[in-house]
Parts: sequence; structure tokens; C-alpha cells
Amino acid sequence: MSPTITAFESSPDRGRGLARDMPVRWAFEEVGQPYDVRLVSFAEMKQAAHRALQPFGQIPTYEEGGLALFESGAIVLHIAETHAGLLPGDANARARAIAWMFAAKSTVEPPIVEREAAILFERDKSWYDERLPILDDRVRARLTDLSRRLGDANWLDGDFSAGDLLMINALRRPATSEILKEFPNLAGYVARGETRPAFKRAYADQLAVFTAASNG
Ligand SMILES: N[C@@H](CCC(=O)N[C@@H](CS)C(=O)NCC(=O)O)C(=O)O
Repeated sequence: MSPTITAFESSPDRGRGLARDMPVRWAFEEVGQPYDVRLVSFAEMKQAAHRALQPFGQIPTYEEGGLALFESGAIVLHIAETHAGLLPGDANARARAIAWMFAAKSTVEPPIVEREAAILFERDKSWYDERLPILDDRVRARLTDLSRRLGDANWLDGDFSAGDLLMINALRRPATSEILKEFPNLAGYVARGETRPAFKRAYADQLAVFTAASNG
């Protein structure tokens, strides 16, 4: 039986692949694992049945057999550990790829999400104009270090891995797009990820959900 994930019934990103079902879809596509999607409304996400799967009332979730998981990073790690293609075979290289997964989720993504939240929700605050450059610089600091490490390599550590998948996913957030232009090697890195056939299939599938919801 295929695993089932949850995704927004109607995504606020209008099908741009920014919701966190996207990295999970992408990981499934990279390893060739078919999956089912259960669409949930905002109201359903906050109900007890969904919170039993996702304590914070969010998407995505993952269910397969007796296993229920939440947190996109944990789900991608599970997919990568149970299928070939997203983590290297060599034990040390595998540990390093997992370190990049954590770096994406806990070092790079947080300042990007914080800046995004300020742009979306704090524009009307008296301190917004003063705070935004501070948030810009926090993102810039992370991207400076990441850019230096990536150099002219295609991927962060050898072959494409789940670490790249989560890192590219973090860098794709629109709050980064202006700052990303200052780092051509990172912009190229994101573009390389987006041209992978697995990314394109995942993107098309989440866009189809938005398109169907808009036409319905
Ligand atoms: N750390 C979580 C974040 C999940 C998350 O933020 N989900 C968003 C969609 S991208 C959501 O469900 N937002 C609705 C809400 O929080 O009410 C993960 O990576 O899975």
C-alpha cells in the first residue's frame, strides 16, 4: 500500500510549491515511491482527528501501515532511509547528508521564515521599517556562509541528497528571492534543483490541486 500524506485543500501559495507537502512530494518522486494525498481544509487541520497525527494542526502528515509521522524533515528522512537515492551508502557521507538536512531546517530556514512572517504580518507595525533590515542581514549572514561552502559545486556534499532537497526547499521561499540574487551560486543551485524531473513532477502535482480547487 502506498503511503498517504496530507496537503492543503486550497493552498495559500496559489500552487507555487511553497507549502511543506512539496519537499515530501519531491522526495517521493526522487525515490520513485507512489503516494496518495488526502487534502484537508484549514478547519479540518485544527480538529482532534488531524491533531492526533500532527499535534500543531499543520500539514504535512505521513501515514503508512502502523506508522504516522509529522514534520516534513522527519518525513523526508524516513523516505530517504527506507528507499535508495536520497542518502549515500557510505556511513560517513550519509551522516553528513543528514547534517545538511538539519542545517536546512534548523539553521537556514528559521531566519528566512522569520523574515517572511514579518513581511506578511508585521507591515503595519511602527517598528517594521527598522526591523526589516535586521532580518535581511540575518538571512544574508546565513546565505553568505552557505554560498562560501557551496562554492562552484553542484550540490552540498557530493551527489544530490536529501540535504540538498531540504536546503533548496528552504531557499525557494519568496522572502529570500531578492537576497538570493546577491549569491549567484546559490541562485544557480536552486535552479538546478528545480530542473530535476522529480521536482517538476512534484511541482506539477501540487499545482494541479490548486488549479482543480480554483476551477471547482
Ligand atoms: N515544521 C513543520 C512546519 C509545518 C507547517 O508550517 N505547515 C504549514 C504549511 S507549510 C501549515 O500547515 N500552516 C497552517 C497552520 O499553521 O495553521 C514541517 O516542516 O512540517
